[in-house]
Amino acid sequence: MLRATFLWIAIVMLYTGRALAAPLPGYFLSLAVYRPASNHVYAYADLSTKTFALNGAFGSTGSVPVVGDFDGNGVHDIAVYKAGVWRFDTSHNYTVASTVNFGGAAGDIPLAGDFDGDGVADLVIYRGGTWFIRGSKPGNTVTQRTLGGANDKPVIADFDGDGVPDIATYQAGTWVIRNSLGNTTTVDHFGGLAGDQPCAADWDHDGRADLCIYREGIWYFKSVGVASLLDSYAFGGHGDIPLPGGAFDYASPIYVRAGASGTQNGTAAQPFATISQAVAAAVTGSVIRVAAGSYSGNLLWLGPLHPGGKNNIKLLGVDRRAVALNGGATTTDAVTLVGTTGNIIERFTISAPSRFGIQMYGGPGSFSASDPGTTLALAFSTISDTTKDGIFISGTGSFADIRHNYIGNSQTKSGIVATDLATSASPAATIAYNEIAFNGYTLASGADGNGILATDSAQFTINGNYIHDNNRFGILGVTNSQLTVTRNTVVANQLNGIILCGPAANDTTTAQISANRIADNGVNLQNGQGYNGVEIFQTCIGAQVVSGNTFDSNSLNGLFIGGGAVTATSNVFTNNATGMAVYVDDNSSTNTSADIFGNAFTGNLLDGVFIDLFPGTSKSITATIGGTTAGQANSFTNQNSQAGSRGIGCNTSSAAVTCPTGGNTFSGNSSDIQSTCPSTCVK
Ligand SMILES: [Ca+2]
Ligand SMILES: [Ca+2]
Ligand SMILES: [Ca+2]
Ligand SMILES: [Ca+2]
Repeated sequence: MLRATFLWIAIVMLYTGRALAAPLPGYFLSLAVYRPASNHVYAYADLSTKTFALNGAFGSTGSVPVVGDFDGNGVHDIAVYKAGVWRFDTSHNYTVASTVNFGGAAGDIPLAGDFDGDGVADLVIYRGGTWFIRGSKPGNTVTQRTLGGANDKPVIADFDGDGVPDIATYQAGTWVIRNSLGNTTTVDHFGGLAGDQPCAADWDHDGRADLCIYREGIWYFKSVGVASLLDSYAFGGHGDIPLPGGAFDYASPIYVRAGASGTQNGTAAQPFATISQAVAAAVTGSVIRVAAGSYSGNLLWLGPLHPGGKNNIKLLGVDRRAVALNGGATTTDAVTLVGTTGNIIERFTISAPSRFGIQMYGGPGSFSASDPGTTLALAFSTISDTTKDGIFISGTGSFADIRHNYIGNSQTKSGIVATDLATSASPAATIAYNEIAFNGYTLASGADGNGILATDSAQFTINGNYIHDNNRFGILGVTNSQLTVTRNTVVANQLNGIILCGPAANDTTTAQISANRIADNGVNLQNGQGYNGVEIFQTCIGAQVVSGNTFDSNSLNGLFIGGGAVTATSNVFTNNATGMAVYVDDNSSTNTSADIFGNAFTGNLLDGVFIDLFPGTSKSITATIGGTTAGQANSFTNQNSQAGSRGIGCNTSSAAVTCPTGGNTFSGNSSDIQSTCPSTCVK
């Protein structure tokens, strides 16, 4: 048994944590323990340097510690509860700043969480399965919920990652989580030894709290629904009470609170009233903590080449539900960053009724070529109701890391755009785990408004997003851009789900499109035929890889290939008008070639694969469909929903189509291979 009775021994000798992926920039996750024997609280400010933000005695015999941001300034505080009285140390000086009476029945268990979304922790009493939640908004309305029983231990954390706390119970290794998202219940198993103390924290920084067990000085972590242990970490000792998941800054943040008056110097006691004041006062590396409220945007954030410019600013709101940053009615963005690097924005709701939500530029190809590229990490925020793009990125060296946000409802433009004045520039972004939706919603269907637009050699990695209901395309990559598109859900966009290459000939845009669900795109039927799940437009001359995706119920083709070289492997095509179309005409920049291996075509309304060589064109189609090597065979099943539907169709025998003998499987089709296909395409 690992046991640490002396804190520093525990830290130095028993550290068993393994390296995780780098945390999100600006993600201040910390741990604390409360030692009842001495009423001492130890709270790390920083888990890597192991500096202490809190290290002192607070409370008295019988006190129960609770962590939360009780004054809503963005930094977590400790409270102690005893016999119905809560005592708060919001100044972090181990003295009682205020008290509240709440609870007091024998066996009551105190907790905290911001249920009402005002950026201030609400007080919670768990009493034998009834949760009494005392809201922090004026009036302190108490609401009740039920989950668990007398022998359960209660836990509060945001397990489903929607930004709203969830309640959970633990007993003997069984966890019951009531998710705020859909009010669903999740049961998991972790821990269970006598003396195990349940806790929760987002240890892997994916936006969802992970289960935690504190056992004799070791913290064990496991993600909900994942069998394996995520990590372990040594901190604390026998008899200590774990206090997970706070942000206990030690390095004097600059504080901002809407409505602050009188002397304003950015301290906790005398915060600035505006974010602009804080940005002006910041130096490279500053952390700005923004309390609940509405703030006017028009933030201009300049890099070191400009007087007073700076890098590495962390602008952290207390909660996206509580902090609004509005670009205002003038012709300005909510936030403009120019030639500044290493910046972070988290937990805001950003709107811009006259321009961009966030505009980043700097570097060759941008409006300010003499500046360096601008870099920004944006997380846990909402960008909506902009007139122009939600996020606009421009210039060589500019890079945005965009995770766990909602980016939608641009009135007339797109969610995330990288573009340049010069096509040789290469702004870049990693776009992961966002919802990107309803962009262009005020326009006629198809007029404008993409989820994501990459142009001018932009380099985008697009992973795990939910991209839906955009007014034009879900993802548009043009003008020599490079895209990696994996594990996204791309559904119900008005035109194509994903389209590559633009109107100009010889577009070298390339994409690797893998493991996505691409469904119900082409909502707009006004052209009489619909649109595609993925369209590789005729100007493409690069090599594309489309693998492991599901194409379901797109209104025209699941995959349309209009030019260039495409490898399509291990995809599933169901219920599209046509599974895959391979096309060429004289508007195509190159001949079309396709390697089509290991796909399943089931129940598409017309053909599984349709080879469509435009009559009289000077261009050619070369396609290989299936093969006898393991993994090469495609299956064509139940392509029979209407007359004329086939497994493989061809409009001419002039295309160079090879379907090797025994290289595909066919079942239940109206016709397996159309008679007009060339003699090189056989069963
Ligand atoms: Ca606080
Ligand atoms: Ca609250
Ligand atoms: Ca939640
Ligand atoms: Ca997590």
